[in-house]
Amino acid sequence: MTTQNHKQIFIEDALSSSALRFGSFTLKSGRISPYFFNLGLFNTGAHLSHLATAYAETIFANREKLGSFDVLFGPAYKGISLAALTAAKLAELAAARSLPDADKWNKIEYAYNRKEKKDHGEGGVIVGSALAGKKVLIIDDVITAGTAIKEAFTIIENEKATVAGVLLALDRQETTVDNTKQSAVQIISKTFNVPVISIVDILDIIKFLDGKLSAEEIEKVKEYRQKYAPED
Ligand code: OMP
Repeated sequence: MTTQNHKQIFIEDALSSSALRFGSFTLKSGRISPYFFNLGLFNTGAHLSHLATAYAETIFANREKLGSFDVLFGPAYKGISLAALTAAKLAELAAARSLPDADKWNKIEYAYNRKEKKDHGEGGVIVGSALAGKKVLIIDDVITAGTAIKEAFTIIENEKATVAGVLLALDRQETTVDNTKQSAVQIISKTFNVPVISIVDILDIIKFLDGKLSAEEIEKVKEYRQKYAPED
């Protein structure tokens, strides 16, 4: 699967599962958006396997930008399965392609946080790999205002680990409500000085869906983008 190919498969799956829908949707921010993305609807084995491939390919394609990392961390709840699926897929693809650094990809660890702290058994907030002293890649679905991601940064810092970057499925590339010039992705990347990468962004969606959506749907997405596109 090439880079372009995994983006295309991701968008096709998003449409066929209705994870990506066009219409009129009220966002968490209160904005009315002509499209909405709900990753929870990637809920079949085939869609999840493709999704994990798309996340893994995005990591491979951005390996220089990301630098090395030790752990994939999925913030509860949605991030938990994303981190598990993607860690497994990195090992699987690296072996299938006999990558010279397959061993490194085999050893990428997996962790997530508990929403409620547990004081018996193994205790603590983190399940899976211990984070202390490690470089952590956060995996999530969409960032809008960045609230959920900022919480993940705090959890990781509390564990005395470093955030290596953030991996998303979709970058909506829109300004936040309190910042009319920058998107949440740009703000997070600048504030924490880490790369924030995504399988696709809204421009990829517009490009791949040209001719597949009605002219009116495409026009509405373009209009929305004109209104809320961030500065570079
Ligand atoms: P932040 O935590 O503010 O970054 O918002 C992330 C949330 O935005 C997600 O958990 C969803 O509730 C929501 N969302 C989507 O999942 N998909 C979209 O296309 C748009 C939103 C949204 O409400 O902006």
